[in-house]
Amino acid sequence: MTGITIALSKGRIFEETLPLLAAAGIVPADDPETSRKLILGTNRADVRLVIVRASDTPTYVQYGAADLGIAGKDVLIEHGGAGLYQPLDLKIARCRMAVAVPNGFDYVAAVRRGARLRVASKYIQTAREHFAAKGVHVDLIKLYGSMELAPLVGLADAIVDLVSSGNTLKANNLVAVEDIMPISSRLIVNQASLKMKRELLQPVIDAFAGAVRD
Ligand code: PRT
Ligand code: MG
Repeated sequence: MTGITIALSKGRIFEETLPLLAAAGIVPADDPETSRKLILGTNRADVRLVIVRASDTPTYVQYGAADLGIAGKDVLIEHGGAGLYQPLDLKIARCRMAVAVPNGFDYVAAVRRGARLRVASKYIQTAREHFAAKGVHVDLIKLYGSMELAPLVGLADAIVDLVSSGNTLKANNLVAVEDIMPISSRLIVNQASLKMKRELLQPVIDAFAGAVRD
């Protein structure tokens, strides 16, 4: 396509991207929460949005199916970032990556005595690096969602998950015992697109940069 294709996931990333798009003069023609369309037009004939699963956004941009995308740092670490420029931290969809355990589990003591821990997570790469750096021995169990359940039914001793308000942990009698890193969403750009379509993409990137709020 000669115009710009932007990959977004619906939900919090879409919502928090709307003001950035507006700053670039881009207004979606449909609401992905109510429309079932996966390709959304905009007020600009040369800009379209594609609605993808959050963890698929880097893949669409890596292969050039989308020129731009917005993805969480959590997702980008797991993807690895091949073929992507990451020019901007957009500071949206913020949360933190943390280790959580059931209330009453003495994580510090378990680590101190060198226990081998079973850790469930969707974020295997992040979890592996975190525990390796600490010298903690772990068996990692890959899950695709509802990590909070794993320690409650004996699948794992601990989880690595995103925490925002902390309400999900609290509701499941879990407690965060270690912060791994702060998380926010980044603008990602296909490297070939940036060279071929710079005159179209640069103004959008610049408008996003000017609209980032702390
Ligand atoms: O939902 P789906 O399986 O399709 O994918 P996803 O969960 O990756 O997508 P989505 O849209 O839910 O999240 C997109 C991005 O938002 C993530 O990649 C993060 O970068 C970012 N983000 C910010 C969050 C949260 N905050 C967040 N709180 N993503 C998920 N959560 C979940 C968390 O995993 C936990 O289950 O919300 C729960 C905790 O929230 P609190 O408020 O109860 O602490
Ligand atoms: Mg989700």
